[in-house]
Amino acid sequence: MKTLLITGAAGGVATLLRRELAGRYRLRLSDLRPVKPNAPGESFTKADVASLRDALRISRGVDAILHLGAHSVEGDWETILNANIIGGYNLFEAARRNGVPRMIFATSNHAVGFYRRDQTIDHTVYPKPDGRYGVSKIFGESLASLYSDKYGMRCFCIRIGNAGPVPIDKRRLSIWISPRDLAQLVTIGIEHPDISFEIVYGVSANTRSWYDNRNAYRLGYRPQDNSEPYAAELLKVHRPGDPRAELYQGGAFVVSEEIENPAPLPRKAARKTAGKRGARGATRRAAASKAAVRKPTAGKATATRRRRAAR
Ligand code: 15L
Repeated sequence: MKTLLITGAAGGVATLLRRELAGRYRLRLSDLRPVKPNAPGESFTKADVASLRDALRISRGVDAILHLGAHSVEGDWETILNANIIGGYNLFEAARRNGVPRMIFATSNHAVGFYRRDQTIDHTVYPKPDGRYGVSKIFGESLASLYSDKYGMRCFCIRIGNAGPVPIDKRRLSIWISPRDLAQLVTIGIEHPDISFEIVYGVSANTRSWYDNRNAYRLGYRPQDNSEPYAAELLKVHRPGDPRAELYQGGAFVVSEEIENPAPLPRKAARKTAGKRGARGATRRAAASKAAVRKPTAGKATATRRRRAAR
């Protein structure tokens, strides 16, 4: 049985995927926050990927890495720099030094969030990130391209829409992905024999999709779910927000300076990390993320909407 390292294992996406992948792979879970292994074959190793030493330690001897460990929404630069840019680099580099043959990189719809909703985009479009978070995802995709071309690592980038048991609002009807469809994509990343560097969209077969996901279909993806059965109910309660957020695929991300981190670090870990990185205030603020949607333009994000930003 292959061993898969999952970084960011305490987060929402990892929690959904663990249920789907249990029994199919030996799962080495890693996060700054503790995670309780709860299936045979699961183990946990505490690590901070902002440290190369930690990244080297957790990636030793695995067959593939699913890199979910990052600040998963828009945040201040210090936080994005440490968690996503430095953390991302460390993990690719550690994988290379440890001879890990495959990397599944969790990128995001926010790498292309400034495309309009009336456009259908495929995996070849020029990046249009909708914030620092989106830029960090493009950075990760670039690392994937580099490590594939230069070092022969098989890299599979999934631009995840919104992963969850059900779609949660109008925008997510276009970008939702069910846990089993996401697990299918991850499995393609682990198993497909002909991957060198690929970008696919992590979305179910949504009728309202903004993506031409033919690259995923070419690699065998056959999504089982579609958000449409939820549409009538969600459209009934939809209240249009900021016009720019309504115009672009990235939604609130195109107008927000910070969005609440759906999976903040516990205070103690956040303090430790901030101290180590010399970015005490900024990192702690983002990591603890109390009330973190700051919008320069009109349109208030309600607590519910902020919670819904969680992947
Ligand atoms: C993402 O990339 C985030 O990680 C997630 O928390 C959601 O906000 C999602 O995008 C989305 O656009 O709904």
